[in-house]
Amino acid sequence: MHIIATAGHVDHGKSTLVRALTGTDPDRLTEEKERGLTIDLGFAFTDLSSGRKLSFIDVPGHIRFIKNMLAGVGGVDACLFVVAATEGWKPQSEEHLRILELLGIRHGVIALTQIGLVDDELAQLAHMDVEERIENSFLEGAEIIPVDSLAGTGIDALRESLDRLTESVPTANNNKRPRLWIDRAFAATGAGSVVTGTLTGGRLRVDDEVALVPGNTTARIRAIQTQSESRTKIDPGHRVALNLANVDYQELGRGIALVFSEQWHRTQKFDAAIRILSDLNHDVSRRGAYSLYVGSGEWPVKIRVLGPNRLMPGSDGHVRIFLPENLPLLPGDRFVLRESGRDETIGGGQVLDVDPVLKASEAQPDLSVERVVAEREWVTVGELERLTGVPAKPVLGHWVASETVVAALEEEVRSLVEQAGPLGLDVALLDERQRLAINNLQEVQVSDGRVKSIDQEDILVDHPILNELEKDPFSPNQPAQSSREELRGLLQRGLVVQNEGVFFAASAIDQASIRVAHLLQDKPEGVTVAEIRDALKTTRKFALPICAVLDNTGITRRRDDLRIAGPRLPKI
Ligand SMILES: Nc1nc2c(ncn2[C@@H]2O[C@H](COP(=O)(O)OP(=O)(O)O)[C@@H](O)[C@H]2O)c(=O)[nH]1
Ligand SMILES: [Mg+2]
Repeated sequence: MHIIATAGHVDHGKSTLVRALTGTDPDRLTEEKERGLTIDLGFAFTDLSSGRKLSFIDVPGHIRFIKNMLAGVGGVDACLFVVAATEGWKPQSEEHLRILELLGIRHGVIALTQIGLVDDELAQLAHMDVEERIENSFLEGAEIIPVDSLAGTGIDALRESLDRLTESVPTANNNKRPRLWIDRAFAATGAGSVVTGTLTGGRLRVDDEVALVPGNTTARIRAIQTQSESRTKIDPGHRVALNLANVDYQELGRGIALVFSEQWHRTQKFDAAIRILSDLNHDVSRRGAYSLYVGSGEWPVKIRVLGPNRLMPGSDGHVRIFLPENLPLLPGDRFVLRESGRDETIGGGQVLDVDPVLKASEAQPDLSVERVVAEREWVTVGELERLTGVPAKPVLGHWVASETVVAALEEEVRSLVEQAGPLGLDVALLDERQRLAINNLQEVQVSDGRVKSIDQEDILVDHPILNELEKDPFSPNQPAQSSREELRGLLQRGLVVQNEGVFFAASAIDQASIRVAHLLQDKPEGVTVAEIRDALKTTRKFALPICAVLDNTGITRRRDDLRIAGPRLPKI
């Protein structure tokens, strides 16, 4: 299916032509029928002879209803541009052409209507006029088909032209990220709330839970219709009517989008590329009351020109746009900017950054995903996809970062480990990303919850605490309170021994056991603590814990106040 919007000046025959092509009068409202004037969007569809289906969105041409026109043309593939041969090119012919161009529409057919009301010469003139007007626009080279919708002249030729057009227009993208900007919402008798819109981006199914943004409302899709047929699922590129459960139709309205909540970043501020229309007779600056048209909505916005203070007619530039509500936008979304006071279209362009992090004076927005990553340093894959619409590959856990940033993190962890020295670093002290980075480092390893350099493992034996303890082995200076953490490592590896809060080098205990063995050779019936103390040339304060360690390890055994040989007393 393809979706095509009409465009052109009021009374040039857009609605009449849609009726001639589809058999449906797109002017639905009583007021429209009475006044013979399209006020709001109209919808109709037809089957082409190729079998392709074509949906029409008929828009109002009158300047007063340009807002409704803009609500209808988002998400369409192509346009049916209508110019009456009787009147030729008129102001809203020009404005609609500019708007369609700003919205990024690239395909179209031109119908030269009311051909039965003019002679051949006038028809020729109108044809040439149109050709000239569309030069250098996306419509340049498009087919121009003379028709008379009332007499039926040229309608078949136009249908064939539309068939050729739809063949050349690519079908809608499916990024598994559906979004439906509501263009109508109403209460249907017996069915509850119904919304209609053009579905883009991804598939919707009956029973899907959808969020309505802006707002905090969610709803369940109870039923789906397209071209008056019921469906259980619907692909992008269709005109869709959804029957929603769990929501009052008064909470719904034009401008609201229906999306899967977790897939979208909601933004109240975005950076964009903008083109200022060249026939504007003034510059564009932050002063002025602007209306932004994006999706199916119209929003009063403030703008700030990025870089220079003002943009000249016909120029391209960048702006930061401030919205009154959060909208589910993505880079690449098209918009039109009008100045509310003067009621004129200023320009339009595309969204580049839905969550700018840099100050307006520093921002240099573009569509690159790398820039979004670089400006954040670290961003999760989920967040990055919400910000750019592009699926991303994580580089560390679920994180994305540039090569430089990852390298800097690895360097940081490497140096933290180095600084920690032989005992290594408590993994619990690292943050999530530092911990993940350990896996990327060849030269470190984790054991017992500590990360240490592989080539530092054996340097433990050279640890300063150990050296200090070994200096005066039987009366060692006790390590500072601050080195508890490192002491634990030395104790774990058996390089340091502790009793009652007194620390010794393990080698001191080995030496003590040899001295005690000598003492016991002379006095096998046992030696006192005082004798051991004297043999080790130390004080009672150190002799007591040394004896305790010797008892505990089976080198000596205690009998009343004496130590006798234990099973592990060294043989000498
Ligand atoms: N004779 C003739 N009249 C037309 C043709 N197209 C539109 N009209 C008449 O022109 C008037 C405006 O047409 P309408 O479709 O409402 O114009 P719109 O504002 O562009 O939608 C109506 O009275 C139509 O009957 C045509 O091809 N031939
Ligand atoms: Mg009309």
